[in-house]
Amino acid sequence: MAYASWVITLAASVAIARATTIAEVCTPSYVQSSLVFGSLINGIVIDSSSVTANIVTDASVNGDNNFPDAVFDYCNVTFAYSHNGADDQVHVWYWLPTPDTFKNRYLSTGGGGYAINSGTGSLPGGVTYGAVAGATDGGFGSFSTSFDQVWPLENGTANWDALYMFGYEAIHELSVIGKEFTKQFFSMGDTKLYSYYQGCSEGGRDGWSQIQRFGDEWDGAITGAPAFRFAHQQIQHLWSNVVEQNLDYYPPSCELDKIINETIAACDPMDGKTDGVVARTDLCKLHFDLSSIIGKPYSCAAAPASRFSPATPAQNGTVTGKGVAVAKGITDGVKDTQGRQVYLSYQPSATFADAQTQYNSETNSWELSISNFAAEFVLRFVDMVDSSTFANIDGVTGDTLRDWILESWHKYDDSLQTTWPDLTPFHTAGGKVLHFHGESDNSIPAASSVRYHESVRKIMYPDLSFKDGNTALNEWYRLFLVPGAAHCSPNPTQPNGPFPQTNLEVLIDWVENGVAPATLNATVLQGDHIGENQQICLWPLRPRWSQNGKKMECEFDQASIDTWLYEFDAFKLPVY
Ligand SMILES: *[C@@H]1O[C@H](CO)[C@@H](O)[C@H](O)[C@H]1NC(C)=O
Ligand SMILES: *[C@@H]1O[C@H](CO)[C@@H](O)[C@H](O)[C@H]1NC(C)=O
Ligand SMILES: *[C@@H]1O[C@H](CO)[C@@H](O)[C@H](O)[C@H]1NC(C)=O
Ligand SMILES: *[C@@H]1O[C@H](CO)[C@@H](O)[C@H](O)[C@H]1NC(C)=O
Ligand SMILES: *[C@@H]1O[C@H](CO)[C@@H](O)[C@H](O)[C@H]1NC(C)=O
Ligand SMILES: [Ca+2]
Repeated sequence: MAYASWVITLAASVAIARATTIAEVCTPSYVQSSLVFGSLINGIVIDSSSVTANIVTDASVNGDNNFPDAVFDYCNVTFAYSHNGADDQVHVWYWLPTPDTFKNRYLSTGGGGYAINSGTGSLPGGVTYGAVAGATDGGFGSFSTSFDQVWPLENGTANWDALYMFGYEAIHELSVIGKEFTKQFFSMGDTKLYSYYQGCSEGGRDGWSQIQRFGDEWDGAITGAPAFRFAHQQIQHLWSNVVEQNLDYYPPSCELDKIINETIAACDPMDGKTDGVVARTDLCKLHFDLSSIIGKPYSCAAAPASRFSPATPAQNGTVTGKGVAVAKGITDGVKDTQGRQVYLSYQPSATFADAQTQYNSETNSWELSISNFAAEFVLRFVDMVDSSTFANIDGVTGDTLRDWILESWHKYDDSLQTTWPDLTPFHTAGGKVLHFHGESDNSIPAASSVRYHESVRKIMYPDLSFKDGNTALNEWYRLFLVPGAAHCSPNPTQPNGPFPQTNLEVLIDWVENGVAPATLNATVLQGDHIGENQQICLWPLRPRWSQNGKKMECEFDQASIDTWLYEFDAFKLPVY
């Protein structure tokens, strides 16, 4: 009791002494005084002695896909906390804007791959919009330790605490602590603190892990290309290799490139604007027959080994029937040996990243190169061994993938899967979601986002028609497919496509001023049209250009929409 009243007195004295310069507040002792939560945050004990704080001036960010260039000052704060009764330590990192640039905003950020943070990569976006921005290490050891480094603990031994921290708990705590810290640091009293989230890929999944569980955590969230439906998503990475193995054909890299180039060339104009961007992969699915390119010649110069790929020789050849069969098999999505649909796939025009083969200079032939995403998931999370690569995939079929998915879906349904479709608490609290996905994503299929949006629509508005349900859902949850974009980034193979770099500004305008984005603001970030502004249509509307590519309309086209929807008849339970 005595302790509690001391806390209140201290907080009050801080409020009176409201500082006006960053130098007055950006000190370890002031930060410590802004981290007095009492029992407000149940089960969490801040380690006061761990606080670091320093002023950083003239920090700059340039060429980031997710926020415009900026120069800014901030207060750089880190500290650790533990959970009552647990022998653990979680580090959090917050960048705080200067008192004169603070705009009563807080932003949580997430990770990528098996990392739960993006280093300091996502934090500038918050500070430049007057928000305190936070990242967590999930308790895995350090900001650069990823979850797969602590899972499994030993071969055969799960690390459940780490799993649930990665699954959703760490980002939740980051937000709860960050919001309270922000209020105290800036002595906000009863002033409304707007709270936000921004992340892509695993960061997109991190975002959904909160939206699905915690109604009042954020006023608005940006979730890009989310790695949700985790079991399906990780294991589908192996499908391209299974298709190759089934056909016993390992396409040379130049043949795969040629197939992509021809697909882009054929499908680019279908959207009404010949700009090298396939803005309508659905029309491409409906009207482009890959078989038409069999026999076309290709050639590529030799390329030295890079950090990402081994050396390739000079290549000359023609597109083969088997090469096209590989491409078609991949695009059709995962199927079991009875032909039942197990999962969806990448859109035509996405590069065949999972299908990449490797050249064996001793045998002078192209060989299988197994997707590490899938191998790591199966080894660590299904088999529970500390390993990340398969020696081979002998005997692996669509049935194997189906069974692995079923097993890991069940095992991680309440931690990693992240497809809970009932968003009632978030909606009731007035939250807004801006969900985007590169239509030519080669790592997480764009159709995965469409499926989840559909699941939410059907669960939230079961009695409304497709159109009316979408209208109702779009009041607070909007999905935008970004023409030509790759995985959380612009796409080198479609350089004239836009990328939504100003998402946070758009979301803030929606949340704080009620301006819902009718189309999503975006910018061309590379190539001849760099800097050009473009608008992205709101799902389920699709872009259609007229007047030689000068005028864009967002049209409703049921036949196109239908190409995005799959029925997974390989499973008995609904796949949200
Ligand atoms: C921010 O604080 C951390 C922890 O003290 C430190 O490692 C890092 O160098 C600081 N960053 C800057 C730019 O001062
Ligand atoms: C595909 O197109 C790119 C960009 O125009 C070009 O650099 C590359 O050589 C083409 N590849 C093939 C195999 O035609
Ligand atoms: C491929 O064919 C082109 C055109 O015939 C030729 O110029 C080139 O030298 C050939 N390259 C290889 C590696 O055979
Ligand atoms: C764990 O299992 C992997 C895969 O079987 C093996 O390579 C590794 O040596 C094992 N580690 C230990 C510590 O036994
Ligand atoms: C829209 O993007 C353009 C650049 O393409 C930018 O100048 C403008 O500020 C953005 N508008 C909003 C509302 O974010
Ligand atoms: Ca086009």
